[in-house]
Amino acid sequence: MARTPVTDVHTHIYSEPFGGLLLWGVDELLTYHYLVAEVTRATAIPFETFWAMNKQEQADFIWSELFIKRSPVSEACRGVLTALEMLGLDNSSRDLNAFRDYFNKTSVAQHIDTVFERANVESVVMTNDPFDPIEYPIWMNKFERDPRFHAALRIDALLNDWTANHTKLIEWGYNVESTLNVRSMAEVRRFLTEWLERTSALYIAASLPPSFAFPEESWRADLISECVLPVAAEFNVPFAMMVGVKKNINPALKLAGDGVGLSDVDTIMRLCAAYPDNKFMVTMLARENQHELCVLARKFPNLCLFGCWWFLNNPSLIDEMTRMRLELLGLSVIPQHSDARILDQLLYKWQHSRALIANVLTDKYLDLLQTGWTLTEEEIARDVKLLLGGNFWDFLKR
Ligand code: HDL
Ligand code: ZN
Repeated sequence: MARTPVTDVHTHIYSEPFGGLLLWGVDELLTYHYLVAEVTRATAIPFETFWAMNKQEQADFIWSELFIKRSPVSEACRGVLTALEMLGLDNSSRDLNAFRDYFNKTSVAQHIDTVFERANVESVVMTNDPFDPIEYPIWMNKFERDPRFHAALRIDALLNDWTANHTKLIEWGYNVESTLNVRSMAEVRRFLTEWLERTSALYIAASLPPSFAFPEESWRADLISECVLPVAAEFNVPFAMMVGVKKNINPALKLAGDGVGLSDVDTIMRLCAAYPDNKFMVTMLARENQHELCVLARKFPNLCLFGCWWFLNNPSLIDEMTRMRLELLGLSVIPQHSDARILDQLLYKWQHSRALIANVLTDKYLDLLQTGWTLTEEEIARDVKLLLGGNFWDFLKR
């Protein structure tokens, strides 16, 4: 498991040409939005007081409150320490400034190499949003692609708020109107086509609310049926749906302010059944959706489940979900993605998940050996290769 390189199918990290969009270093690790939520509830610091601090002050505050004054037992806290330890730093020193010195002495290019090598990550898929004002101009100018950073075309802005965001398409030269008439649909298809070509995206992705429904009388449903799915089928790329996020339930927390809700798996069922020539990657945010989703995946080979997303990316739930998936789906699943927002998180998210997946797989192999079945190291390596990337690349080729 440790020796097999990973393809990380969903992250928020970026190659060097994306400049400041690529976050790295101990102050970014400590101010990860998961820890912002944890420190504001542990201390009841007024949100505006926290946001008035600069990055280093926020990191100092989080370090003091969640690591020194309380033991860092949460998965997000533990992850910071795993990452630092994997970089050869001495956590027993608790010397945050010494950790800062390490990062100050390295370059981003060197650090990308170091992290990918130590995390044994072969390549990652970025989250590329044309509607992001920082990212848009980078794609509009040629830049050298780093083969370790694949693209995914993220279209939340298009699907989840067409009325507000269609004006951007007009600005970019697409002849659309707020009412999605036939010409507007053709222009949205042109937008998707041009951006798939520009980014060489491996899939089209969107995060969707618990209320996501299909079919439905909505711009979103029309955009999916008339634009996204026809273009995805033409390019033979999956449509990745990340379902169950309640955006901004506490806006004062900014990125940390999203919640989770129970979603309707029948919506996924109707899409998989109605569009057999489309491929769907799906991850759902609610623990309570996981079993029904696993059973659905048994019925539709064009449905590929991936990852233990966000609030599910914790040891107890990764274990539960991975056992359920292997028991119901065998090895035909993408058990994990990192969702890393900070480069250094590749280190801990994969160290933690590899151990959990190995633990489940070992139990399954032991069950097999009980029957007199035999296993070779090559066969185990073959299985692990499927789980850590092979299934993804096979699904893309289908
Ligand atoms: O929508 C997404 O891709 C989510 O992963 C959000 O980015 C979320 O803020 C996150 O980072 N979860 O881990
Ligand atoms: Zn994400």
